[in-house]
Amino acid sequence: MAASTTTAPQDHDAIIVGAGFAGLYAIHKLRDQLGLDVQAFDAAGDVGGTWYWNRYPGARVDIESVHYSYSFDEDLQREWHWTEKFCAQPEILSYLSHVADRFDLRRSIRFGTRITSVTWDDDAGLWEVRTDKGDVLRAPYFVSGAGTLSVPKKPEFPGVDTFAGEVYMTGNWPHEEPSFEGKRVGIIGVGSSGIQAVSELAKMSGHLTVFQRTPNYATPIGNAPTDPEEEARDKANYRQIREASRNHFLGVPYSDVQPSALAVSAEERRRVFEDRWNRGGFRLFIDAFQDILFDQRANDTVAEYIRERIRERVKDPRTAELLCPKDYPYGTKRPPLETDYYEAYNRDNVELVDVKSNPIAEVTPRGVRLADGTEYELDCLVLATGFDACTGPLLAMNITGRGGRKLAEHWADGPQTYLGLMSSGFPNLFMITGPQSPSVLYNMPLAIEDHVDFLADAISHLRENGLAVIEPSEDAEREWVRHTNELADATLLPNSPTSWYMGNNVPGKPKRVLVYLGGAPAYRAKCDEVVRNGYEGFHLTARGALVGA
Ligand code: N01
Repeated sequence: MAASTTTAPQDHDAIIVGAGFAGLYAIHKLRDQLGLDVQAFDAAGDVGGTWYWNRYPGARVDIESVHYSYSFDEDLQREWHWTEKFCAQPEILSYLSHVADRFDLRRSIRFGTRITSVTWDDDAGLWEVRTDKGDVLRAPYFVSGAGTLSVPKKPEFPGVDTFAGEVYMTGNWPHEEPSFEGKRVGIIGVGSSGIQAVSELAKMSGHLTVFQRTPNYATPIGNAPTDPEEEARDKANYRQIREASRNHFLGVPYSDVQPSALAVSAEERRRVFEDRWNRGGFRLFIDAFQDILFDQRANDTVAEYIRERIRERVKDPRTAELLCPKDYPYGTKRPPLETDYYEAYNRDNVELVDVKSNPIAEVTPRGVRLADGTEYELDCLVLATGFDACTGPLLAMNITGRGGRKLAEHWADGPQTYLGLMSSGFPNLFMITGPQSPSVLYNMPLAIEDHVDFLADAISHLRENGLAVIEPSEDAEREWVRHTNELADATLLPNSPTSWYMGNNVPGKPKRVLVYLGGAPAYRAKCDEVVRNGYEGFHLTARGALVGA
């Protein structure tokens, strides 16, 4: 390994990307608790991250707000009032704005500025960061809070630019709400975003055409106004709630999961499904039976239950059948949560078009044309076609590590990380909720807090011990990649034809699992062990000398 000496001038101690949940907490932690000089950037005009961009009608959190929030400040979590069980986007954005005010975070963020390159200078031991505004800044630590679902996937069909009407993307929605009144609106995509949007667009448009390639297993979110008694109880017990959440696979304090759908009678199984369906949220997915994601036969039972419920809710049998997923297991695509989604198809102004049997050939100036030549004329087109998840936001920053090696080369066959936090050859570069960490299969704010706390402790450790650089060993990284793939192979996840969990929603992207499937508690235990063993699996370098491995 080449020696690193911090002799060239640095502008800051740490450069942070992003002003969403991840970037905001990283600024607070590194600046206010560690006393570092930090500079953050965000391409957006203000704080919010994903909640800044995804402001389409129906955008709403799908983990209970009381859990999907920061836990690092006792007063913050006790004082903030959520008006609904699952809050809508504007309220989450207000919360993040409140956090930015409360901790005076905006003064450390340059908004409207996108990172264009990030290059390691081995002689100086610094990252050189360039932006689209011409900034060139140098710092020893680079922290990415660029998010997991922040780079929209490029359309797979040509012609979007030729469309004469209005085009909107769920992941980059305009700040001024467009009017759909009396208009012919088309929406492509029925993932979590499309499904949330369809429920609202159905009510807002003259006519709505939904272009569906793969139907989804959407289940009721079960939203309701906040119950004041429940809120008081939660606030009094926040410490226990957070502890229970941190000890749960998905980061929520659910505790009713049973071992196997196949070990109980059909009546008992149905009773459990019914109960979890009625209680809403991710209970059916994560709090019913443990083998749903591992055993095809167990999965078949819940998949059939969901199909039955879809058929009950959709009046036209042909439409109902088209909406029933049949050729992939439940949970292998990220399960969406919905409110009145299936009922939208009972409205006279909503039409479902199957673009699996008859794919979208192109967008024309007038609308959407399918492979068989059928053309749907539209005034507005909404793209809810998803994201280049997990790796996309990091690769978009044009990162070059030690010896001029590009991150894109290092990850040509899929992400290579240690703990989903760092990559070998990219010293002092930390990825908050990076690929191969629990990230999106955990409660994001808690996943973010865990990662920021880990990297802050690592930086403190370096500084307290006169060390300059932390970087994973190639062996530790290889073993982590093997372990994350092995965990995924033990599940049904690789069986999904297109799932951003596996990267195969983007043509040409390597099919590799992008999340750690061992669950948040096992992951945290591993991170704790790594630290206890003196940052096992990492090289720690001081003044050019390798002092640990
Ligand atoms: O994206 P997706 P998303 N022709 O990839 C379709 C989070 N989130 O933005 O399945 C036709 O899930 C594609 O079809 P197919 C959440 O983690 C959270 O909806 O590939 N269709 C699919 O239907 C979520 O999982 C919330 O066959 C095409 C859709 O576009 C993640 O973000 C809300 C197509 C993409 O679905 C991503 O969700 C929203 C083509 N050529 C999002 N290309 C919360 O509630 C793509 N599609 C917190």
